[in-house]
Amino acid sequence: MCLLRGGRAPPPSLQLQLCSFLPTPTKKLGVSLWDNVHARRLQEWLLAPKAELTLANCSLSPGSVAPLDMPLLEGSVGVEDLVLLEPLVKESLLKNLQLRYENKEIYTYIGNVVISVNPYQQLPIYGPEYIAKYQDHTFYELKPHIYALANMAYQSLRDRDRDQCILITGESGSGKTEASKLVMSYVAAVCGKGEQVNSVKEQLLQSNPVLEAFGNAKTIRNNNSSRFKGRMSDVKETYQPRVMLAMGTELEGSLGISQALRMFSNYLPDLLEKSRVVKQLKGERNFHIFYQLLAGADAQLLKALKLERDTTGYAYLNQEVPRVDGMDDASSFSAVQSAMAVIGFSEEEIRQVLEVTALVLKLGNVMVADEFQANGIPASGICDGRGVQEIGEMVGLSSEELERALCSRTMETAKEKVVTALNVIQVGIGEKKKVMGVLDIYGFEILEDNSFEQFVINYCNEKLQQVFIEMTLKEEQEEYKREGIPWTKVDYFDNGIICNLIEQNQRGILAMLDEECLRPGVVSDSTFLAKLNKLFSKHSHYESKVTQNAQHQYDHTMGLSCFRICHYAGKVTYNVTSFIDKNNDLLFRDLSQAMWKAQHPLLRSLFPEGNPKQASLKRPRTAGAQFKSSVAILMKNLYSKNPNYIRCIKPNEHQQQGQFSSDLVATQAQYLGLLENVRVRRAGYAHRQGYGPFLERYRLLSRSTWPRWNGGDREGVEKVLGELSISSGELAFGKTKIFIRSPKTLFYLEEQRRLRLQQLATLIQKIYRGWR
Ligand code: AD9
Ligand code: MG
Repeated sequence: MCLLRGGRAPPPSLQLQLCSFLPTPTKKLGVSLWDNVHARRLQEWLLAPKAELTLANCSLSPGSVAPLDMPLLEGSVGVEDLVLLEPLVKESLLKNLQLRYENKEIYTYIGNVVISVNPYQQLPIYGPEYIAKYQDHTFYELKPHIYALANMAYQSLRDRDRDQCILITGESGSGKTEASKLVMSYVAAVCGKGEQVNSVKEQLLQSNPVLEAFGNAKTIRNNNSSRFKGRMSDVKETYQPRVMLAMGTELEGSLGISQALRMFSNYLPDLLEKSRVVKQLKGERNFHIFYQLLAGADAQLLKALKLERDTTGYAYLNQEVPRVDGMDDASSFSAVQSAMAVIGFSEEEIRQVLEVTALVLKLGNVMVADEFQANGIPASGICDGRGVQEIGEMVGLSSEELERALCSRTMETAKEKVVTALNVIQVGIGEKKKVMGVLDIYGFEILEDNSFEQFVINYCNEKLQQVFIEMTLKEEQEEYKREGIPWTKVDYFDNGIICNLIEQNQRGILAMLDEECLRPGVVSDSTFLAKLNKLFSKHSHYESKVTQNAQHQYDHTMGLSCFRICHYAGKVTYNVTSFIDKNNDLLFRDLSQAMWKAQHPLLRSLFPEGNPKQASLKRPRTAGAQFKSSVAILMKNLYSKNPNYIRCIKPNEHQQQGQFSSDLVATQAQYLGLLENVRVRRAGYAHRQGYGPFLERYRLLSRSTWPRWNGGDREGVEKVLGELSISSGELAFGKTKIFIRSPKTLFYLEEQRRLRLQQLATLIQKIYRGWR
């Protein structure tokens, strides 16, 4: 090379390139420099056509340059893809995640699944610059990132014309909602342009503050916890901006209030903690909106809503924690108001929403709250007649009507805890309706005391696991077929048997529960349990105190009122107490009828079942039955799309950055089925990649393909792999992709590439020194 030989300055292109991968041109190229970022820059540079030409002049013989004493280029922060993990055991998986987390590498792949460990700090890896970078690269080319997954999903939506869904699971505080926001902002940044499209995008993004104000609250586990446990947002590609209504009706233009409300309530019933409105645990708060309203409304608005600013005046607001660290309720309030306007709520509509919010607070004060909450027995009446009159005036109902309705509501509240609706925002940008759904859903849950809520959540996760296995295997099978490669059978645990145990018509646990709820005569949680014990005594995934026999270890910790299910993710003991009540979830008809009579248009629209013309004598469906059919709708929706997965992990219980609790992560890794996931992924061909990107990555391993290669991609790959003498059983050449059977082979390739990069690095170092 010129400067080595003649001592002249390197050509400008090389100077530029050298400078770009050194932190400063004057800094010595020492060991400290060889962190991942610089290694990566070097690697990018080496692959750039200009650099190749310059390097082509160098004499480069493998082995002639002593390797630098520097950390592994990629190995230093653990493997980026767990498919490469050796040995594949729980401990190495955890160690790998920890190593990466400590290096602020929060994302790791399992094939095309993204694992995300909550950093609890703002990392400089987001925003337009990163979006642009990931937009220009295929999935494995850059570091693991949610943007890479969003990009992959978006590309297949656009190019392969397949509807996509992105499933985001994990426990409370693991980062699901943040991940879903990253996906949405990515898609918003890269999809179509134009005024109308922009306004729809804006609506999509602005729906977040509104959803969070009304659906999120501070809990012990997360200061901004989504208290609806599943949320599906669909982004649609069309030319004309359209808003897709929940039940499939399409609307041009923006969301009006009635549509928005429907979108909040009609799509998929999920578990919203209605009970939080009336009571919060120690250290927790009610939904954000109540505090935001009191802190942020100006004096005039407060007066109009007949509210006082001080939170202590309201029985429904937990008095211990009026504020949350790092959260500004007052400024959030104005953000929510403007977001509502962007989504398309009129001024009048916004006012109505705030009125209903204020009504809830005022209602809390007129109920005999203490008595009711202390013993759970319905209050017989109203303690504050004047308050009732005031509320009556606000909603346009007589005091008598209201009082009657409130009393029945009190009775009902005692029974009703959960279950309302899942929120869906469906925004259309494009004529051909290609859909990308983003599902932020609660992960597998094992608490100390598991009840009906955990039972249905875990049932849903069991179904999601089924989708995951079936879709992954199906996708594998289809890909092999497409690529003309023979299919090899994969062994895996089929959890269909557990799904059946829970959901089977007439025979599953949910059916048994409904049967008990509907049966005349004395029914109780214990008659329900007795029934289960009798029916499932021989079932391999069901255990109880009564059914425990020789095949199960006798467990003293399980109470008489419990049954246990061996889920795919582990055993969970459920306490049947209040299963019947929670499943009944009745809303008394006189309440909805009274509300339907109210003059307040919004309030009225919230209780359509109160319309006497619509009133049916049929008993409303049970919570379990509703949940089961929503899960079925969700499954149908998912099966019709190409799934992409983000698995979120919470690294510690304290919402603190930099802390990694191995025990906590181990439990989550188990519930998320990560090891199983890697196994399924490895079962056939562990790795596959298009010939083009594969050649780009590994062509520096062969003298025939480096620094220049003029042949086709596939031939290039054959040359590289041929020279490395990899056994033919390890490889399959598909139509467009190369398949590699075992992770070891891929590992070997990566190691060879690393060594080669080291050699090249040493060479650059020499060039650099000579140049100086
Ligand atoms: V819950 O089930 O709704 O209670 P999520 O949704 O799983 O929960 P969330 O996304 O709300 O968790 O994340 C919790 C907090 O972690 C956020 O408020 C952020 O402060 C923090 N977080 C999560 N992901 C990131 C991230 N990628 N970067 C920085 C993050 N902070
Ligand atoms: Mg959330």
